[in-house]
Amino acid sequence: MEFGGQSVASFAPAIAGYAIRTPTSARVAINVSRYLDPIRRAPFPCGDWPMNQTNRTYEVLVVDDSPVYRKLVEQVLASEAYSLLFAGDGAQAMKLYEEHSPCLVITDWMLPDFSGFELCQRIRSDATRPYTYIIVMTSNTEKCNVVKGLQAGADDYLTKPFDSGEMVARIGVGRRIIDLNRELAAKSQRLEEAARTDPLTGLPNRRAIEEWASKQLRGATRHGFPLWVAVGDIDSFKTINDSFGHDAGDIVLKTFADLLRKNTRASDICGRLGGDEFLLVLTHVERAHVQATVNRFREQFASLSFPLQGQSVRVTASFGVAGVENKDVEGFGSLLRKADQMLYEAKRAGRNLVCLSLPPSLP
Ligand code: GH3
Ligand code: MG
Repeated sequence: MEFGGQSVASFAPAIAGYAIRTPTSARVAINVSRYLDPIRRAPFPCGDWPMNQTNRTYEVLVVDDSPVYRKLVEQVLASEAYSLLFAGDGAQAMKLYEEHSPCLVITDWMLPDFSGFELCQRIRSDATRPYTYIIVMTSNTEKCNVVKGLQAGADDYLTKPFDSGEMVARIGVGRRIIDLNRELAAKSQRLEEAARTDPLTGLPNRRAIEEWASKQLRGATRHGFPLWVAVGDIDSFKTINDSFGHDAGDIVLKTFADLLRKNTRASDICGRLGGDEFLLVLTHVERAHVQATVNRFREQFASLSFPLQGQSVRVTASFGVAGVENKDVEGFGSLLRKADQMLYEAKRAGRNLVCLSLPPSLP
């Protein structure tokens, strides 16, 4: 007996329920001079703000109870472009699908536990995942099932025994659709990120911080962990613009942003509210340590020296802080207003200061 020109005996049985895959990650660093080259524009187009790259490998789930067919498909797709997963029945297929979200599923029509029809329906009912291109394999005698399969959400079909050239061609069609879907998803993600990112500093903008902080605040109220909102505003910033120009002002803003970003833990967030005003949301910092934590930002910024127009210029910032502890119920808007009042106090008291409004402590 032969499949695709090769004898069945030459195939070792492919193991069902097995996978092969690889992921990656990266990060950034700070220094004032990086902003001094006027040609360089926003150094953080999207900052550390998460942005997935389009992944060009194709994860393929092959579903067939026949080890011979699994092996056949494995040989047809023997290329680095494919990362293969194998399932021998519908339940195993769904488990692998949920774990790996493959972009392509090639499934037999008749499975030991459920039909290809049901598998298509189950995959299509999950709208939270990226698009999965589905190819159903049917035998000649099951051709009436093609219509059913397409109605259930399959994109294409192959008739068994299949020709390997035809399979490659049909998978090629699938890849074009998958690529288009990936490009669309990447574009909409970029748009979404741009709508939440401050273009000058690459930090989250007011909208993004408000959304994140409101969510964290609900968690703080529910679980009783401390959450602090610190508003930082550069002192006499107009003087920088007036004395050294707008570009110099931008350098100061980007440096301040970078300092915040570098010192913000993964569990916290910092962002630009607008103008020379920045926001820092700190969670899980005890009241005894919050003043010192924010003060460190103030000191670090004040210690920097900006080489502007042949001069070494020092700039400072003032901070206002307010927070919740012990399941206090408080909206983000109200916390921000309190922090703003404290910032005003810091400015009034002479600038280059941190002023803190502590929530009432428990008896
Ligand atoms: P204070 O110590 O009271 O904060 O005084 P200030 O001079 O810093 O006053 P204020 O905070 O009101 O100044 C904000 C200035 O920031 C006004 C505006 O021209 C400038 N600004 C706003 N956005 C930008 C920007 O993107 N780049 C630059 N270079 N300047 C900006
Ligand atoms: Mg200011």
